[in-house]
Amino acid sequence: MSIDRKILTLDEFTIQQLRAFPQATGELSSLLRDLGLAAKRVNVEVNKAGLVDILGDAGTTNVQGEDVKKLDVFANNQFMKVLQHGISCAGIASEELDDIVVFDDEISKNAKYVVMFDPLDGSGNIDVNISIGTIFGVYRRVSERGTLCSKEDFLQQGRNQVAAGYIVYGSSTMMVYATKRGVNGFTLDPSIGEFCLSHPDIKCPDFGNIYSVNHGNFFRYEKGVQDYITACQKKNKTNGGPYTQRYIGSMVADVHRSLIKGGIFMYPGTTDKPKGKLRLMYECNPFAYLVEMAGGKATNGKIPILDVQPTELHQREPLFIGSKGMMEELETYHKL
Ligand code: AHM
Repeated sequence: MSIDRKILTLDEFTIQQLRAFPQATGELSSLLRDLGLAAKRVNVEVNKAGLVDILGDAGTTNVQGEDVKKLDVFANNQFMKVLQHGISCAGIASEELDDIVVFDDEISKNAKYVVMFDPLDGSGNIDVNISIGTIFGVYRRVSERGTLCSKEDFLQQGRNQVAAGYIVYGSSTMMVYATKRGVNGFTLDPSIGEFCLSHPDIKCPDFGNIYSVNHGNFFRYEKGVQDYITACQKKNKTNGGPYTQRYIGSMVADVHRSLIKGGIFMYPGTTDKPKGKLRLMYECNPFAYLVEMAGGKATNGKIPILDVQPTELHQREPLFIGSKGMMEELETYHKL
């Protein structure tokens, strides 16, 4: 009997996917639902961010006598705790924390996955009501199940991710995630408090009309990058005119736009910071996996992001990511 209802919630969708694979254990589905739950909690607090002046500043006590935590610390705790209480995650690494956190209870020791996340990317934008996001990557652990997870479980190439995604807290809140079966986007319906499938089987258009980069750093970029940016402002190969430039300074929103509409996002190395700003494990790898799964490309200017062998948890990496055709155009200026 088929149920004739158009809208699927995140929970229903993951369970439906599971039904198609009777041999699956359901651990990944459960983990994705846990992340969705943490995202909903963070969303509630992000929506109240403008009230911080009347509720109390971070690090103080608010009018209800509660301790007010910085939103990124709050988000970090939500994602960490939901994964710790779930059945699928053996440990986490977070952009907010210096080292990995190993979950040492019996269920977690037997869990299959580790998760790396940036709990609130672009948090510098909170004060001015600009979209911010959470980014996550899920890896199958390489250490033996039944033991404590270790750093080698985390220092894996991005290509080993089994799922990756992001939540954008914006004009509406969306969760988008990729597995090897494709990329799907869910919009939070506040009336029922559920993420609902709104963007099934997302494909990144081969070309778009927008390039996204911090122009303030122009004179600090390598010549190849400068040449490409200059070409974007002239007669480009795609539409015969200049591309439009858009840069919010909140990666989740900038890459989300490039994924849906087509486009290219760049955070190149600069003369003073040759590795750029973005973190390989928490920002570059999850987006590279997701955008590749959607048909786009992601490189560090030399090799695919997903082939970079990490050596430390918090390492930075230049990032060029987006529509396949635009990435190929970039590569004619900035040789791989
Ligand atoms: P954060 O880790 O302090 O939140 O910074 C990450 C953000 C990205 O979301 C964004 O793409 C980038 O920083 C913007 O940096 P810049 O202001 O140097 O262009």
